[in-house]
Amino acid sequence: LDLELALRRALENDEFELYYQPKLNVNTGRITGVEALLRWHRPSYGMVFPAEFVPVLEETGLIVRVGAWIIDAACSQIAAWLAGGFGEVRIAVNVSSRQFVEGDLEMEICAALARHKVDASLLELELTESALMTNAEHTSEVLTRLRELGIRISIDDFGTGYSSLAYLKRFPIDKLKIDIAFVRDITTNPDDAAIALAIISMAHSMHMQVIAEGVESRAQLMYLRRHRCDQVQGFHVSRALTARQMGDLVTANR
Ligand code: G
Ligand code: G
Ligand code: MN
Ligand code: NA
Repeated sequence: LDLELALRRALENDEFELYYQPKLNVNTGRITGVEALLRWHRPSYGMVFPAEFVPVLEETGLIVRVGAWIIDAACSQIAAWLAGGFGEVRIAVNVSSRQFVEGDLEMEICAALARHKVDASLLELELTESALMTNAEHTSEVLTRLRELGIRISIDDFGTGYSSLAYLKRFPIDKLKIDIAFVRDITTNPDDAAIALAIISMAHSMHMQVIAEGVESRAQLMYLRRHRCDQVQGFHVSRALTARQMGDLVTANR
């Protein structure tokens, strides 16, 4: 309950910050975009990671307002990087199911893009399978309209949900994100490797891109590149960075 109260104040007191973890194109060696990851600077505690408070945001419904803040902050950052000469950096934001069910996500996204004069193609949404399947009919309609605007759609933690693969036909999906659970032992565990390779193959057959998350070693990166995975994300490339650090990394990477 203390946590809930503190989170209610956090938005008003501007205690949230977006960090950014780069996604690397394994063929070009370039950073193709970043994932925005929420951090909370809780007074007299220090920095708090999402695992400790995002579930509370979701349970209490606060994620609807915080989610709107995240989208606005991401669009603001895209514009700032553009204005600062860092080029076009696509930002992927994580979206919770409650943001689709409650509130008006579509209106908020359009308003944020317009407010910051950002092209829709520079924004990407990451949804889990369970987020897609909650109120699937409505979610599919909203995503279809957002996709028509040029916004990219990714499936996060792919392969760990309980949904059937049938939804891949129903939703406008650009990219599958192989869950860290299959990446961790990809070079040593044949079952994990088989699953990861099946995901890569399926994604490409359906004209989707594929990214592996949680890549921590060069061996994992080389394995994934050899097997035609398009992008990687993880500590081997970089941890999540502040906007300033990320800007420097993008510049150095050019
Ligand atoms: O940065 P960290 O590894 O601690 O993130 C843990 C998880 O928290 C991520 O996998 C992601 O699903 C979730 N998360 C991080 N940032 C956001 C966010 O901005 N919105 C939502 N809904 N979830 C987030
Ligand atoms: O939305 P998602 O759950 O995918 O967010 C990414 C999460 O994965 C964050 O919590 C981030 O801290 C974590 N993460 C990112 N890269 C790595 C990695 O290479 N190894 C591990 N163990 N965790 C990672
Ligand atoms: Mn994610
Ligand atoms: Na994930």
